[in-house]
Amino acid sequence: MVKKEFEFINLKYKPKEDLVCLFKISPAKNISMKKAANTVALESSVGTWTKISGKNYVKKLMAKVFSIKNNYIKIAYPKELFESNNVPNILSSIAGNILGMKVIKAIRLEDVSFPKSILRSFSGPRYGIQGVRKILKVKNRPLVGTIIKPKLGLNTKHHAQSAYESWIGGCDIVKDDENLASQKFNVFEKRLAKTLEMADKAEQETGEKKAYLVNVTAETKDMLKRAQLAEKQGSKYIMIDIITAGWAALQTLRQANFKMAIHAHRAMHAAFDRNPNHGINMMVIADFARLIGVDQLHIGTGIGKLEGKIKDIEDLSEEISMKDVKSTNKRLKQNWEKIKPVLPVSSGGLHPGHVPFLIKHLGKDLVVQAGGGIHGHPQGTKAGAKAMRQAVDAAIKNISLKRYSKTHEELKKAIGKFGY
Ligand code: RUB
Ligand code: CA
Repeated sequence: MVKKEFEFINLKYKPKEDLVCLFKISPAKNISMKKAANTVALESSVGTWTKISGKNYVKKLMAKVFSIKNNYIKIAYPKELFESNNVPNILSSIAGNILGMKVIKAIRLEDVSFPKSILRSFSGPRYGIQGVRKILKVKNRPLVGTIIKPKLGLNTKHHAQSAYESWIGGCDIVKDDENLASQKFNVFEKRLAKTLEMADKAEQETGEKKAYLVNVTAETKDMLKRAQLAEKQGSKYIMIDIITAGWAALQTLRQANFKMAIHAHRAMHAAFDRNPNHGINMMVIADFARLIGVDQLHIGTGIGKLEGKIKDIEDLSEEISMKDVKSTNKRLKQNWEKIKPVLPVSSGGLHPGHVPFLIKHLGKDLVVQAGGGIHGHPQGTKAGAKAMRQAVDAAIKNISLKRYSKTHEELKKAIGKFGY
């Protein structure tokens, strides 16, 4: 018989239409793993710290710990616990109070797997990898992107000029930085108009498609107004800081059903995912971003200025771009059904010397994005963009950067400054 104190544990249970979570748990001193696991399942479903003389029908909604292996536990949550099409609601249960319980020294939500009914209540990306490739008419290579730098402070004229030089140098996409919104030195409306004007000019001059990813992150009504304006002015994309804006804001933006692709920046994710024992794995953030429907998402680099191991970034790339994700020790399976794949974006301290490494590990369905690594080129932005595009061309042709730089001046200068 199951001991009453562990009534949320059922190791024989096989999940069906449940939402499944994988947690890594370090119990507090003198607390058993079973006790810790049971507490997590009860607090995140129908229980609380003391026994309540409950109604019997509520028992059907109990979460069940169905696997305990070392420090990893899996919990199945009946789908009825959640409102459909409501990400904040789901996260308030599976990543809410349980992160702060005293019986647990540390707990990390490592992965989540959605049942069909929840999956089907979201639309996922409007475009996804293939759709984005169509918009930009780029078939067979990673997209080349840049972030205008300096990230804050540039006036509108210089911002638009820098974007123009990036595009004619060879960038496909130019994005605002995460902390640029509508500050006095570079007001949104003006920046949007001027930068899109430059995108048109660059398209005419190069014969290539050029996209501007304007950051619409703001209070939700302002955010929608800005997105509407971007659509009206013919922008192909908008970008949003998904964590600081929040999940509800992202749902609002996606469900407004704009025709523009959505680029997702993840600033502040490290508050959740940097500690390997506590918080929320980036995998979970990526799952919800895909579910709601961003078209491209930052996943890290494994080599640039920001923390993150390449193995984890490879896993993330698979999680957002595969249809059928297989389970491993540290990952849950997921069939994404009709939810399209998201294009991974590698960004943060990158320069041309990193490109072969990125393509080797993350493949060609990728945005290779550099700010300092382009605008910091010894000959300026246009040459920096050229060098980045040359590095991508070299890697795709399987030619070493060393060899390619012998006949490509801009790449040579970039490598001279930044190295490999
Ligand atoms: C990039 C930068 C961005 C990163 C975020 O600038 O600062 O905010 O893209 O990183 P630079 P991540 O190229 O000059 O480093 O992609 O890891 O979220
Ligand atoms: Ca998952």
